[in-house]
Amino acid sequence: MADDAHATRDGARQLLDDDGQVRADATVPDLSDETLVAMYRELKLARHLDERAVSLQRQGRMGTYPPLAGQEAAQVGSTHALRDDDWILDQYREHGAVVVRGLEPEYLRYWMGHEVGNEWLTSRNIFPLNISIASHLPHATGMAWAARLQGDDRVVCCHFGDGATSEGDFHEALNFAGVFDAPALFFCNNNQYAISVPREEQTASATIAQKADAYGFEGVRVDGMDPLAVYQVTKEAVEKARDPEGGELRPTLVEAEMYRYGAHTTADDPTRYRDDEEVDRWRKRDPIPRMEAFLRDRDLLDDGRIDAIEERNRERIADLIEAAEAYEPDLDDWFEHAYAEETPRVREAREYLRDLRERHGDDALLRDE
Ligand SMILES: Cc1ncc(C[n+]2csc(CCOP(=O)(O)OP(=O)(O)O)c2C)c(N)n1
Ligand SMILES: [Mg+2]
Repeated sequence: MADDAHATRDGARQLLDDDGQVRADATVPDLSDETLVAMYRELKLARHLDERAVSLQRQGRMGTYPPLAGQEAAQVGSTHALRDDDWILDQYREHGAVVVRGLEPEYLRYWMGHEVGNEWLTSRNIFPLNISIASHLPHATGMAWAARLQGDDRVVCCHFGDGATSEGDFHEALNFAGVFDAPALFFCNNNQYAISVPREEQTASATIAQKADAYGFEGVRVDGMDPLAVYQVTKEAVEKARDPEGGELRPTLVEAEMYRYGAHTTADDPTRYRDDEEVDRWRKRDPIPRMEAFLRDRDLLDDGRIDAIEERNRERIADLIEAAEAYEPDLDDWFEHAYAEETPRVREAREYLRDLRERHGDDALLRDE
């Protein structure tokens, strides 16, 4: 363990204490003042995007959406430890990683039901989102292995939840990575629940990180609500996957401990399986005030700068929503993303729809009757 991140009372590495003060003897990672402020702005941008997305869904302007609030630090911290050309494989809740890579209206369009958003993600070196739990982990192992064999030094960072660790795909992906030195970075966003199933009922292991022991590589726990500790831990894992001392590339399992304040998705009611007291306990460790206290202490933030950041973030999200909603999908796009090459059956369906459109017009076809 490096000297510059410390174990918390529950054993996860932490750099900032719950009040945003750097813990005794901890060294702040070597990030410029500009980057530290950018991280704060991104935490706030991800939180604001999230609030707006939940509101849009409630107004019928967005489809089912998985809220992020409480989990921003893990994505912002880990994505800053990657290079822009490193691959990220997301589950579905990792909006903070997308914020760091550069948000565009396409991302909101995805959650509004348009597949173009998923296609756009690849331009940010992020894989299309993966709703089938854990099925992207073997892909991450395969990508990391292929990169190693081809002498490509790009790292593959794969995000997944605590629930995903109960899937067979998790075991297969990590076992293969350990045996074949496939240097993937397995990043578990342990938000304490898989929908309504609490972490204690998910696994009898004391921690998720310790599962890495069984696969023969390092597992590390980190306070996932401390953006700087997450950055530090991810950076060390990236080094092992790209440029390790001694030259042997190895995978790592990171378990980032965090909490989702909101519902699993906008279709869920969390009051059925947890109480407000528990949520309030975790809110005390919220990454935004912690990062804010840290930056104020270093004279990198004051009330004026915070107001300016909030104003800029509000305008940015308002513009993105306006652009996302202006999108007019072509019904022909329905057939675009299922196969790389159109099959005879898909061609037939496309032609059938074209014919209907010509005869009746889109308005009549789309009327909700
Ligand atoms: C293979 C598979 N089984 C079940 C589901 C239904 N499902 C959707 S989300 C979810 C829970 C996932 O929990 P976790 O991995 O902890 O991620 P979180 O939602 O907490 O971010 C489940 C079981 C699914 N999408 N895919
Ligand atoms: Mg979870």
